[in-house]
Amino acid sequence: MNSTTKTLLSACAALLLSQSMNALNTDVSNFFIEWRNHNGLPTMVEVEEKLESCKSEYQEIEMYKTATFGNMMLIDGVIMLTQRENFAYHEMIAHVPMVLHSNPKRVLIVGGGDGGTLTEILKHDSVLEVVLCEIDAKVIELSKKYFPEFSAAFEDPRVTIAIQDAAKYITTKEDYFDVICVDSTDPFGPGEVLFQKEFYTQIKNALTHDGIAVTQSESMYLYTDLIKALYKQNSELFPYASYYFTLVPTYPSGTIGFSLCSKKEINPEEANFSKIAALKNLRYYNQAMHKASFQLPQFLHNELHTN
Ligand code: SPD
Repeated sequence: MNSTTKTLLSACAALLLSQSMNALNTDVSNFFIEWRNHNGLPTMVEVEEKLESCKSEYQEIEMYKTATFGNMMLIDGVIMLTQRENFAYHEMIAHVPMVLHSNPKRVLIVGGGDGGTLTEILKHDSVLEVVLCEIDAKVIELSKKYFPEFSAAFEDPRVTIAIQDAAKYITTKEDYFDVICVDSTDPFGPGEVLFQKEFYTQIKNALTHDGIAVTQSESMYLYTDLIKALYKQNSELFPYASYYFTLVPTYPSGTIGFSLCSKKEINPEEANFSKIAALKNLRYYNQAMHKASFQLPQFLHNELHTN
């Protein structure tokens, strides 16, 4: 099926859903519906107005004002973040590896042009340098405008912004970063390369001897095969690999996880949790959530740990 047929079918499905829901007296015409990433479970968010949209060199970026979740950014029709609940994602992609590492000084963020992950990373006093490698300058520009709560992070003297393809940037660094957070788009389009073995091999080279990397790895319910493949690949490349997850209502199925890999054997139960006390304004992350996030439901445990 080509992409035009898929788009037409999606539009027809949206219309039919809208009509049948109207029959139930539920008007969905003012909802954004994420079809592209649905795997049988579309995500709907009530919107009040479209604030802005643009087609950059790489992707389509749209900004909406939602009814109850504040401003929302879409990239290629997929929800990236909303103001109300992005903390559950950004705190977990940032603080879990930062607390597991004994002394993270240099950090690379791949993607993350909205500034949410950057804001969380900068809460750690051990950090001397953060490189934000974002392929699309437009994401940063629109984020500064519509997510002002993150804009200070871009001005922090410890931060370098590299507008570059991360798959290329990462080949320029060896034994350099203590922590790498891959805050990417979905595993299709410009973000696809960030899920492939070659990129993880480069991540390994760019990490210091005890470095830790995490990559956003989607929902355990909708992307089980992807998570399994990443786990297998990372277990072959790194001494330690695992998956942990968080709860984000506007991501498909309400949950999203992260593939974690470390160049040193680690135990996620054992970290210097006293560091957490110094982190300001946490709303999701704490010691209990850190530990709980690695506890996997039996189906996923079986997928990862049995052949
Ligand atoms: N399926 C949605 C995955 C989005 C992951 N990245 C979000 C960017 C937020 N900084």
